Amino acid sequence: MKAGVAFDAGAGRLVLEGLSERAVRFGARVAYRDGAGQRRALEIGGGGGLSPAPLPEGGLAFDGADLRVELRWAADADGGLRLDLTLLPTAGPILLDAVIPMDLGPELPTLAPLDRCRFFQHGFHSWTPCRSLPATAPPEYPRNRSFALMNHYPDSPLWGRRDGLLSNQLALLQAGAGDALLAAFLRQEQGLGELFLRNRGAPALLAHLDHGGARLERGEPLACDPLYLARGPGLALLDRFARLAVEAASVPPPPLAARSPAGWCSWYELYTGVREEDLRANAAAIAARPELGLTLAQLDDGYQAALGDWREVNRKFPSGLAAVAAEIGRRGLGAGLWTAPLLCSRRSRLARERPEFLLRDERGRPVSCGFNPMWRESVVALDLTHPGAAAWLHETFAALAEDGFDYFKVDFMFAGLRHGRRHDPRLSPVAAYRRAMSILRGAIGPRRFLLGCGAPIGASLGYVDAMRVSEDVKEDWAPGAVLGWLGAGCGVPSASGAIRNTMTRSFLHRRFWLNDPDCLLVRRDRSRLTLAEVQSLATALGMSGGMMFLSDDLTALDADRLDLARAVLPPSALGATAPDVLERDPPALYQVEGGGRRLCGVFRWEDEDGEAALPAALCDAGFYKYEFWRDAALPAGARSIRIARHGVAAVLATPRGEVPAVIGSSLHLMALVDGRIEGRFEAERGELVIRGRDLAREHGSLWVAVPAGWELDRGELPAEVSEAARWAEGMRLMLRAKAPWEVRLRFRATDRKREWPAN
Ligand code: 9PG
Repeated sequence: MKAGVAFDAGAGRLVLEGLSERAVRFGARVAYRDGAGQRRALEIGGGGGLSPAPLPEGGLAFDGADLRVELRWAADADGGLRLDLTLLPTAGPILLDAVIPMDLGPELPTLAPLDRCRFFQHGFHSWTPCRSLPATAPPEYPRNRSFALMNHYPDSPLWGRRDGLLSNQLALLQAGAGDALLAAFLRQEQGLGELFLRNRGAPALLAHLDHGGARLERGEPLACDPLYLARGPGLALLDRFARLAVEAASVPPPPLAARSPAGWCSWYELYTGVREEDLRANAAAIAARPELGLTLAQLDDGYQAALGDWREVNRKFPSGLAAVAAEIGRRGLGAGLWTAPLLCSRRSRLARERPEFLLRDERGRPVSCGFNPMWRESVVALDLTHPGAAAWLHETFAALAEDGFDYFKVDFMFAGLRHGRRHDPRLSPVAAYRRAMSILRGAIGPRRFLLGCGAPIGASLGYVDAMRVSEDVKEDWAPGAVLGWLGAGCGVPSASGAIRNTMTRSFLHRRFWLNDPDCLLVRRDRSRLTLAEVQSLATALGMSGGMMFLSDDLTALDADRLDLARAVLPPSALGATAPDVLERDPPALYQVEGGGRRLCGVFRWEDEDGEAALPAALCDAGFYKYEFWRDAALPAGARSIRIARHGVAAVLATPRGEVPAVIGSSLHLMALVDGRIEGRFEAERGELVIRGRDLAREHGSLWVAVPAGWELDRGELPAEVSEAARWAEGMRLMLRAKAPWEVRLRFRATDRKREWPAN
């Protein structure tokens, strides 16, 4: 049956058809305050008395005392169903608190039996965890208000509920690999859409739009952000969600660069201690190594006189921002700058001189955005709907762009969505946030790069070139016990957390924007990451196809450690996905295909070394298998591999063929998949031509499989090859060359079928 909505007049309920064998009943609701400030709720299809009138072009209209609600729906070719609600105040203005386009009550289990389902929970903003959980799992909330303010959307009336799981914008209930239910808001432009799965007591799935008390005038219609429901294989639904959300966006995403930018960021070693000379020295270090492909030097938090006074520097930057940007520019690099433009310190000049720019609560007190231990102060939100504040935002960013910055990391952007009394009461928190984003984009222009961080995911669509999709990386694998407990359910900085979200949010990459998985840390000193953990981080970042920023102080980095970063630099144009993302937390597999090959990252999250099964697709005897980090071919029959605790195996599978072929290389993790290393066998000349380009490593292996019936013409080894050795199924060459390079290997067909003896 085609998906659709009907009204059961006898029961007074709305009915959802075509998403399961049996139709299921649901209700919808609008929570608001009327002209007298009285709290009201308009229930439609919830068994209440309101009966709808059919709309001429399809749909149902419900007329309440103060409000008319029109419900329309459309089924798509994939069997999905889109619900659109339009509100129209009919008596006077209303203050709109929330719209609940769907409250799917006791019949939910016929769609998805919770005890057999997993729940894919999507976090509110960059740092908030995104993961798959058993659908019956208890919710996790932080024990500390600052964590909640800095990671969640605690102004939602659903936040803090102990009887279920909350997810932002989209949620999936997955019964089995082939059967999932997706509920997702295709836009977050007017309301902050959330999905709440009640898993204690009678199960229910609630789709909720928070409008934060925005004023809606009489006679002025509001088209609510659409809700989309669909069933099918979960991974395909995630992908479809990303595509439909981009199609539904009122502001299309900016054009995407072919390859994600790469650069250096001052934060993860220098932190707030960063000095002008550190930036200068690191910019010089990357300019001296063009083969790395790092084109940006980004100054992070620590230069400003106060949070909010972005154009005033502290004593560590005596030359000022424009001079620093100019110097970076003279080195042929882009200059990047961190700011947190939607909040400020109470001590800032901005807060002291323009107190009217601060967002205030009902009692006139500034609205807090939490305490940050790095700043040793709690910060407050700005009200960018104030015309003066809007002008200040525009002027500040236009001036920073004028100063020579090309790249803006705008951070702590969740501050723009706090509830409060806005100067323009007609803007909901989400609408106010998007207004601020459009001011920022307008101030820097379409060509400068905008990276969102600590930013709401769906609400940022259309404005940013790239988005941080993970909590901060850190020189620790996991959060410590105390922070982990205080920050339950939050993105507490750690390498493992950054890897997890990078994998789980792969479905957004190159659809919404370029994903930013946060920085790669490779240093040995002042870090507690083991070599295996650094390899895991490099693998996740390198396979993601997202932004690739180093953040170690390059002036003090050992060459062997920089070499770990070289393995994934420059970044790849291809991006991996996690095939088991809906089945376990965190995902253990990360996979990407290209050049006829498949690269699979097998992550070991366990706290001890052990043997991990290779994914079934790699166990096929029809593949050569090569593991990148140990730089070794795996035996033809290998079905498992030993991996260190928190480590990874990056296994490249190449189909076996009849002629000599490259099947592995230590020169770059992704190069054989994304085509930067290419081998072509020219049969008429018996030559294997191997080309390499855009590679940061200048010394590494090429593993060449030599099938029976062929043998290398020994006299012909190219000059770049410093060493050749045999392995069970071919030969390993050591190459020393700056890319681009080309090597030709001449082979002879042997009369007798013969095999290479193993060494
Ligand atoms: C600069 C940093 C870096 C980093 C950002 C962001 O207190 N907190 O909860 C908290 C969370 C995140 C955070 C800092 C503090 O990091 O993600 O890359 O720019 O700000 O302050």
